[in-house]
Amino acid sequence: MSKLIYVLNGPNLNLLGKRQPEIYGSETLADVAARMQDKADKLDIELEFFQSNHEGALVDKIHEARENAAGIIINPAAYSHTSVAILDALNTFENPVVEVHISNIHKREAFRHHSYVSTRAEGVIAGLGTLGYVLALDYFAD
Ligand code: CA2
Repeated sequence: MSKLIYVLNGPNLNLLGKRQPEIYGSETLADVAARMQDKADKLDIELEFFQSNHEGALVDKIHEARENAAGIIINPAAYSHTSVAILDALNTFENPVVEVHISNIHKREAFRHHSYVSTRAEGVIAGLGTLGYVLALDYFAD
């Protein structure tokens, strides 16, 4: 049976590829989803994509993942730096979590250097652009 991995994206990532290409690149979130789907098909992994600008909606989706997901790939965006609620939800999830950031948060403003989610994640990929999402799939395939 193939593994189901949830791919969760936080606030403003719906604008990916449409604003600030110098920081986040020119690929849209739909492009990223298509690239991940292509790779997931080769790895016999099923994906569930979800993006929300709302903290509670992300918490609800993590609760749903508890029922059926073998893992979570999450870019919590700005909630990485602020959300104990998302951290608490991820702490109720029993399978591996990989945190992805498109930009290298450690090269940016000091307030981006700390992520609550990193205290829970098995691994963090930051600064490799949207390739980070695809690389996270290799972790789950391994
Ligand atoms: O580098 C990342 O992936 C971030 O998670 C992106 C967040 C930022 O708050 C984190 O510190 C690092 C911001 C997402 C905003 O996405 C946009 C994409 C295109 C245009 C405007 C915003």
